[in-house]
Amino acid sequence: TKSLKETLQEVIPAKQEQLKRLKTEHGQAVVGDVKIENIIGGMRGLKAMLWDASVLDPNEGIRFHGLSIPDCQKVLPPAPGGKEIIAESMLWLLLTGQVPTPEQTRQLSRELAEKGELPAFVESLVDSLPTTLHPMTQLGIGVAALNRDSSFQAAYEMGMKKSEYWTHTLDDCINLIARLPVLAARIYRNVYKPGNPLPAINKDLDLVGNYSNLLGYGDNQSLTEYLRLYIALHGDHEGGNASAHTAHLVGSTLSDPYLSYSAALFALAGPLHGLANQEVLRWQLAMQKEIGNVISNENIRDYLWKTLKSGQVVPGYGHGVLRKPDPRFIALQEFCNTRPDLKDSHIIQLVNKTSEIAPDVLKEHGKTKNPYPNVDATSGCVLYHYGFTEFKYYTVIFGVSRALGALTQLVWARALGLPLERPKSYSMDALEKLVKQ
Ligand code: NMX
Ligand code: MLT
Repeated sequence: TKSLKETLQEVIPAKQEQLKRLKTEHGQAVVGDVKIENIIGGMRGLKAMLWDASVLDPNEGIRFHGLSIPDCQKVLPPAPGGKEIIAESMLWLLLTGQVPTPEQTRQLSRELAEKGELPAFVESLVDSLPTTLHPMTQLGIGVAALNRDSSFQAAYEMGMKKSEYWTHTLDDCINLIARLPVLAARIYRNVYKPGNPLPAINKDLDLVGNYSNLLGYGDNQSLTEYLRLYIALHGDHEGGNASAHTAHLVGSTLSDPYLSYSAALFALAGPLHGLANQEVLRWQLAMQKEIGNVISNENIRDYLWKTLKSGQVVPGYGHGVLRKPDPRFIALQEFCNTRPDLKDSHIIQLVNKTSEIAPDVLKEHGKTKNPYPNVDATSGCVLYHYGFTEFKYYTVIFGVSRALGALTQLVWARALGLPLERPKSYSMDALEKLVKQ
């Protein structure tokens, strides 16, 4: 059985050749125009990044190396006894473009479990943080501190060759992915269950099986399977989303993967990005409080208008690229539909009904380019149903997941020798001068 590193070693040369060809033969080809609306509009629509692992189609949603979510559900190996995609098989696909065998997936699970321990100083650091500090801030601090053991940084100081960058980056990325659940679970324990002992890592379990155990939910197979699916599906969303883009930008300075991903986590912590899953639950619960137990179209419509008229966004709706319901939202809803306890849950029924009513209200409101639900419209509400109610923690789970895609790209950026990211900026005066010419 070929290991992950051996598989990568085989696929990298062809990609290096492809990049060389694009550069030398097509470097001057025009891909699109840059309009002033792109420059002042958050670069929306600008085709300006290289990212191989996934592509987001506005109508069809995400594909990972060409595979849709239902394709992945068919071909990617699950955990023994489970059905859902697991982090390891998604990571293998993202990194290599290949579907791993069950054996390769198990081998990677074991490697991650063996590398999962946190250095003692990181444990003390995280334990010393005030429990009032947002769990995402704690996660970012912990991840940054892990850079003390960065293989990339140590080798860079010793003068490593450029051709060796990617192997050290891969070592750091695997170590970080292995340690993230342990770090994230420690933060959960410290903030919400102080004094509870943390179980040891089980070397025979997959990454998310261990994460669920460490969080104290290991006995709940249904929730563990939900977490597996959630973490696989949030893994990558092409290159331009704020967290992955941040990791790429910071990584392009040759900051090590720990520092790069720590920065990405602080982008994920914003309410227009990953924090939306926390905000959705808060909003749906406020709706539930106001409308009581009667879930009617009128009640939901009124509440949506109340939110919009008070100048707030409807959390969980809209997207920078998508123009149809997010297939990740659909996959999570389908997970709920196959389980009777989830199907009958009050909060999930409220989410479903809201997703039927909100698009028309948002269309009538007339601002958002995409009136449909994104993944955050349901992801946290399902956790709430399971009794995992600490909603300020929800984005941390997203943070454990996004490492799969963002770190994949760091490995590839080093393997391809991608340069420092440094776009050109303009002042408003300069733009006005430009259009008057
Ligand atoms: N509710 C109300 N107004 C909205 C919404 C919404 N859900 N979505 C967009 N708009 C407004 C937006 O604020 C903007 O208004 P203005 O012209 O006054 O600035 C206008 O519609 C046009 O925005 P768009 O071009 O449609 O959206 P954009 O690409 O700028 O932003 C989001 C995308 C995702 C930031 C935006 O849709 C939003 O704020 N959604 C709610 C928060 C959310 O669910 N974020 C999670 C995204 C997914 N994730 O996991 O990261
Ligand atoms: C994501 O998963 O990163 C979000 O859907 C936001 C995005 O793609 O811009």
